[in-house]
Amino acid sequence: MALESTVIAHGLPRPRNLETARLVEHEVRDAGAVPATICVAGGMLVVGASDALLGRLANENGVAKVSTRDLAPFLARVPDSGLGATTVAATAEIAARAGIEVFATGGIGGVHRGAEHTMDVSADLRALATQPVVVVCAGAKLVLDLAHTLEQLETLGVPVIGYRTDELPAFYARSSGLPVPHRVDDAAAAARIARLQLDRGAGMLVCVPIPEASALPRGELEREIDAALAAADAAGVRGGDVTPFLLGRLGESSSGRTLDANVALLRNNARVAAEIATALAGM
Ligand code: PSU
Ligand code: MN
Repeated sequence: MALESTVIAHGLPRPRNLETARLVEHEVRDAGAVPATICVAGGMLVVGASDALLGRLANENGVAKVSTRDLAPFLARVPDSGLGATTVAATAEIAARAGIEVFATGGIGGVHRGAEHTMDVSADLRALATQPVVVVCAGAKLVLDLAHTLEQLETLGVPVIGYRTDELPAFYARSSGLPVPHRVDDAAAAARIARLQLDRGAGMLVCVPIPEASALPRGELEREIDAALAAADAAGVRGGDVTPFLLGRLGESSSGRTLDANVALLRNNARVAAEIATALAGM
């Protein structure tokens, strides 16, 4: 089962990032699957980072954020292309090439707020449409335009499946008010859809609400998100730097509440994904 590394290098602060990377791998093993954290190191695609490599991803300065557009240029650097953390898009591509069918993350990238002006739409969406991998998430990152993200997923033909929910989860919150087109209530049902969808050569999204005990009230974060977006705009942050900037600001302004929630949903998604992987392996 695949795990991404951008969340370790750029999504969570030290020291929680390394701790969480290990906890997430533990959840996967506990549920009977084998974790493979994916990254790029020394000019090679790495499927199954060692604990030492997890430590470097978490603690080294200057780890690159590698999305699909960056894979070939990054690998071609000589003599040593350094260490790269892969986004959902790049991780899904590498997982598919390695024959891995299930991948867990926190929140996918999607359509940014104001994308009608900036055209900032994550490469994650296209990767979901073109890579035969099940991506398990808690929805899209909250800093995004969730309604437009759903529309884009429809355009791209990506099935969005609610896991024990009829709504798109809103990352830190369990509901967004936006209905999802399909629902499953257990891993076996998700695996049956996955078998058919992956055999079409395309991926799908399974959306799992954050566990009740760790959820934050919807709406409470809106003001903080608006402030983070305004700060990004004022600082002239663009492109791939936008997401890490916003997540960093939100972490500071919510004094750790968002961080605890983020860790809880990552662990929960890893567990559900491991159950789906196990069901798929038994089919
Ligand atoms: N969601 C999070 N934390 C993250 C990311 C998403 O809560 O760190 C990362 C994922 O790796 C995702 C990437 O693929 O951000 C999307 O970046 P962009 O919007 O630049 O495509
Ligand atoms: Mn972007």
